[in-house]
Amino acid sequence: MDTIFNSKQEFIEEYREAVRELSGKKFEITSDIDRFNALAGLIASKARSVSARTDDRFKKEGKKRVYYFSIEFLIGRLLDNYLINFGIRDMVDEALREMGCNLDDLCRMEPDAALGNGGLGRLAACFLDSMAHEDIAGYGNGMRYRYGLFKQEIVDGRQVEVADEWLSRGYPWEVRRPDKAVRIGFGGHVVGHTEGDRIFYSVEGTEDVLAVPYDIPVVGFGGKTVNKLRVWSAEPIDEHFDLEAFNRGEYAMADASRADAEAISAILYPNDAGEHGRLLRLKQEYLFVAAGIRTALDVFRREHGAKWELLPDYVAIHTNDTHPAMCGPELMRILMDEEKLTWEEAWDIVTKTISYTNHTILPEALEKWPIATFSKLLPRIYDIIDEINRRWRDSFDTSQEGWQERLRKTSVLWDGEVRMANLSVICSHSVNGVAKIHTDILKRSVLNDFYALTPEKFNNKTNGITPRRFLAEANPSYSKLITEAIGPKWMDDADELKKLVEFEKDPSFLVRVGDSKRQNKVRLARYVRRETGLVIDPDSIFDVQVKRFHAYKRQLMNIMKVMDLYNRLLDDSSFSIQPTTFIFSGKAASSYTFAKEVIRLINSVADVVNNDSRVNDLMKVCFIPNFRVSNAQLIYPAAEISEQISTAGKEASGTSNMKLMMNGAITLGTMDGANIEIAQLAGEENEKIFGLTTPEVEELRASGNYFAWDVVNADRDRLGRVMSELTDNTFAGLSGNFDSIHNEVMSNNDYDLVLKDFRSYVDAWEELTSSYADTRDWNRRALHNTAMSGWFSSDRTIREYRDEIWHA
Ligand code: 26V
Repeated sequence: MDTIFNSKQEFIEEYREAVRELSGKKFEITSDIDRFNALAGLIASKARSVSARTDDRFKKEGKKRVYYFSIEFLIGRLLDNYLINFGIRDMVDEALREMGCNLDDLCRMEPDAALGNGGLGRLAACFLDSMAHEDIAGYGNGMRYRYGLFKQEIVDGRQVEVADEWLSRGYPWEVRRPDKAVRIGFGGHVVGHTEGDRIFYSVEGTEDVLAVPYDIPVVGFGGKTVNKLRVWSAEPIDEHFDLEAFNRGEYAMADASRADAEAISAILYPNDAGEHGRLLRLKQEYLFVAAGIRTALDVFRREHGAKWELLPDYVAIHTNDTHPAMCGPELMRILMDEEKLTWEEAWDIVTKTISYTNHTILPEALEKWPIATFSKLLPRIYDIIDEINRRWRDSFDTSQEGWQERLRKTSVLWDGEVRMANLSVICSHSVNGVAKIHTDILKRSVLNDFYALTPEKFNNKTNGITPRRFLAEANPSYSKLITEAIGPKWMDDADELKKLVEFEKDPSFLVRVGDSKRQNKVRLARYVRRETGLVIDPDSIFDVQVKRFHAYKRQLMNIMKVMDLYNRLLDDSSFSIQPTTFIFSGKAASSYTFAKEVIRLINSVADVVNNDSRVNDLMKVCFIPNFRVSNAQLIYPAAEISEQISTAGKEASGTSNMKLMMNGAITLGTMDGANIEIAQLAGEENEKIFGLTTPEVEELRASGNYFAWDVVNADRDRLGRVMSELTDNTFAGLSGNFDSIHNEVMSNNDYDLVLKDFRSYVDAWEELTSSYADTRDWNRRALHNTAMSGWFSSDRTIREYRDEIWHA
């Protein structure tokens, strides 16, 4: 382990100096925010010098560089994580104590960088951590949004969105690099220039903005490798400050051009809000693609000269979902229009350099742009796409039966739209899904026609999570226990966790596993009380569903289970349950009415249940507001049941399932996404699986024989009653009834099969929780889940990307 301070004394001296420099005050009278900013600033400057050394080393080694293009990086807080990765957390903790302050308090001063929506963005952040750990020359390329994902407040049970002003107190990790800014052109018209027997194209009359990069260091565990995340901010090219307008008192007008440019990087779009077709979003996509490609090519040219045919040997460009799909056309544009390569030469390079990950099969989530909008904003990129599409069409063997249908499905331009997934596939040498079942579905249905043409392109890379953040950092008590048992190597190599299997036979160790879980539950209960005022019992089961709100994730089915248990407790004196706290957390996209109503329902049920003394010894419902990376790190370690209950075939992978498994929660889930691999690894006897499988769902739909009303009528006493309670004032006290939920479910014939899976879900929950009384066996199963979770380390995932896709 390389170290950035030679001794505690050296750290203390440098830190005192850093605080004085930044605040101008003596350490003793500074505030926590001053102290945090100085500490993070000091660690950032150390990280930057290791980063420079890393870069020199990579240059010397002639390493292939991997650029991970993602419109989201949900990195959360960095301080604690970087202290762990540099191997100095305990030393700094001790030093700060000697200086009369507390590291945890300082860590809490850091804003959560919420530059992502959920799973996709957090995956990109875990991948950065793992690339640095695996000593890959891997660079994140993304957007620096002025406002991250909205903050969620709960008012009368309803979600209210508040702007996330995460930069308001400065951000010590970033360095602005105006010297690396890139000019980005929008609009204009394409002009051809004849040179000899070729025509070259340029775009004239564009409206330009400046993409300005900010670099954030990415510290790999062990402290040897520090990579970079580069995020782009949009600014005006020149000031154009209208002094006359200002003097007339028209202040906004005076600075209008600045506002127009800055709007491009102002906000992160919610990925599931139906925000499709928004011009600003398309500008974001092109801006970070064009600027990032420029960076990659500049570095390549500096190291290898303009030998573009070598680009695929030294550069990999990975596109995280379709938001960076313009990487292909943009690289074509530069290689042809600026570097004068022929189409064929450029295309060969492009398709050997670019790879693509698909993250969803939901048809409504596939990105499409109206051709009219697209071609006006990006005329040259559009022309190139048109030519890609023309050549694609020409490549079809029209003597083959069914070629028309295949062309219809694989075409990039169709029905007046640009289809970004098809563009991504055609420009890439590799296409992967994010869990085994997801990749199988891509091959079988969504991308089946591409698969038939080029099966060798397709491969699976099951997602992973970083054990440094989600076990070592989030769960110190459990980590300490694990390290005592098997040594500290698991942080480097999560496969080591398997050694915990030995301890499943050790009753005193299992007691300590339980003790650690209880500590984490107490910690979460304190947080909940502070944030919401609700008192929850750390001796009850913590049953946890935390993730974005979406119909297919079926938080509705979970709260209907709670309603059913409540009804039965009130009705039937012989019925009882294990005392349970039902914990929910997550955001709904601001325009997603159904998901927001489910949040209101959960809070309304909580309002009734939590104030009913007849059941309060047995149940509480807890909605934790404003789910984000930092409070997720308190929630996962406290969980005992991991609710992973999506309709089979809908959740591409899921990653909270892995985080919860690693922290010793038992999965209650459907055979969907990575749940399947979790159940295989941990053994079905250590999980609780229920519900229809993907083929059963497909069959049911295909049969045309499913009628939601029949299911309700066949179970009037329980399911029927729960459905009635959505509209009969039982839970209307806080802010009214839930007719829209009732209507949505019934009028779409139970599209997400909430009613169909309801009984098998509640039964599975009862079976699982009835085994809680056997504390020792529960703790054994919990430990077994942790022991088998090492395969879900993102280090494993990244090594697969490196060996099978990037060849880096
Ligand atoms: C987007 C949209 C847009 C339109 C409305 C419906 C909708 C629903 C979902 C999405 C999200 C698409 C991309 C995404 O975030 N996928 C998630 O990626 C995670 C990392 O691979 C994976 O674990 C999740 O299962 C997957 O949903």
